[in-house]
Amino acid sequence: MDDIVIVIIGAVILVGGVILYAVISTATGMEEDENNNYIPDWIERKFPSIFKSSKDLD
Ligand SMILES: [Ca+2]
Repeated sequence: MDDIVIVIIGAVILVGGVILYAVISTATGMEEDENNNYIPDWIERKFPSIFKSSKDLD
């Protein structure tokens, strides 16, 4: 297999895992999610430029 394919698969798994963690952790109440967008609020506070909806948070 080409190296580029392995890199792409790795990146997809990494991003998918983060999204999966965010949705599962907020849906189950493991992480605080006051604005109910399935993104843990601490991540939104850490990256306010990525998550525009973080304006909902103080
Ligand atoms: Ca949130």
